[in-house]
Amino acid sequence: MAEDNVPLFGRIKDKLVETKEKWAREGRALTGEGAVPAGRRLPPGQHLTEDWPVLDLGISPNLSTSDWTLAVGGAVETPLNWTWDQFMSQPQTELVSDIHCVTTWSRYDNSWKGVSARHLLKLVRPRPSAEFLMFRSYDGYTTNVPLARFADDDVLLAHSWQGERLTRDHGGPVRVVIPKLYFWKSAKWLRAITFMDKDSPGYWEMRGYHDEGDPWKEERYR
Ligand SMILES: Nc1nc2c(c(=O)[nH]1)N[C@H]1C(S)=C(S)[C@@H](COP(=O)(O)O)O[C@H]1N2
Ligand SMILES: [Mo]
Repeated sequence: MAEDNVPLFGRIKDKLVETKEKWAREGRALTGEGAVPAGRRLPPGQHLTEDWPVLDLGISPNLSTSDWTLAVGGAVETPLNWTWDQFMSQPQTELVSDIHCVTTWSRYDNSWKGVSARHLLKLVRPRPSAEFLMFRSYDGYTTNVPLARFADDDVLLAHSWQGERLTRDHGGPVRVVIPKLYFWKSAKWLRAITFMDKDSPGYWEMRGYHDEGDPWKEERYR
């Protein structure tokens, strides 16, 4: 498979992983505000930032577009395997959305371009039994989401941000963007999507983080 040839740089940031596990145990940044008034833009416990922080496990895959492939399978009628050219020849969608990271920063008005989840779902046709999916990334990262969350009309497999190709740090060539969930659900360096009948935890979900991760409900931790 292509990923076997992808050079990986860096090493797992053990300190960061320990710290985030500690936050989950302590319930850091939880406000317990409860129902948020309609029309409010900043979720509870978040603060605004203008720059775009880089957050990952520390392993950064050096992927050229010719190394990159995306496999979509599991509980679907029509599995697919896209090269970069096949991915780029799909209908393209542009959207603007906000980022909310569980470490409490939010960034407004990010413009994304890529292939919509709606388009992908039309092609692969999930079986009626499929209720969850798992993203797998080239750095070994995984994260799970309910199919209903992926099927939202603002979900993208993005290759560009603010009109430029995603940098390697931010998950290029292709990352997931799910604006209505905390940003750890938006897998960088996307390699595979597996549809599942039953839920299964990803990297942070196994380490104390919430299964669904809705910022408006402060679903930070399990
Ligand atoms: N493949 C991969 N995707 C990932 C991560 C990671 O470590 N590996 N970290 C997640 C977390 S915790 C966050 S907050 C966002 C950060 O994305 P950014 O670095 O572009 O801000 O990516 C998410 N997606
Ligand atoms: Mo994060």
